[in-house]
Amino acid sequence: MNKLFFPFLGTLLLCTTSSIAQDSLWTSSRPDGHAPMSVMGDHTHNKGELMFSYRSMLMSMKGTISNSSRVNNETIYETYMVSPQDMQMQMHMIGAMFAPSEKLTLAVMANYRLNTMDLKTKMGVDFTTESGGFGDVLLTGLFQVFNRPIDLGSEPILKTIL
Ligand SMILES: [Cu+2]
Repeated sequence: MNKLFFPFLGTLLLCTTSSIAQDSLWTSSRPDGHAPMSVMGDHTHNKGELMFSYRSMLMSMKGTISNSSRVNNETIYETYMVSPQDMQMQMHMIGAMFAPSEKLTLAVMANYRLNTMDLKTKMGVDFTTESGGFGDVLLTGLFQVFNRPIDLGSEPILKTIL
């Protein structure tokens, strides 16, 4: 059985350096040089740069689907004594990146998760289960193989494409 879900992802980034997209040379340190926040390991840093990040994710699920069809509690009670009603998943993730050299960027990420599920028994009793705790701590390193600024010319890139 699958659940319908509606993810929400909120993010906050703090960097020791920043740049404004004002010249025609594209580099990965420009604001558009980063992938969406949910993509991990999309960039490296220059030597000595330090970056902290905080990500918050909330997922809310309601309803039960079996074989691509929505099923109600009575159908679930034909097989099970308890039927899930809804579920919320929260995740808070903190991260840090540091570049000890021009070629190497180190990153560490840790997260805390909290899951709650409302259920109803075949006898009509409602109850809630909950679990939470710290997830795995992830240590990664990114090694830069190739990095060359791209000259976008004097025309904005969207005009060039269109
Ligand atoms: Cu970074």
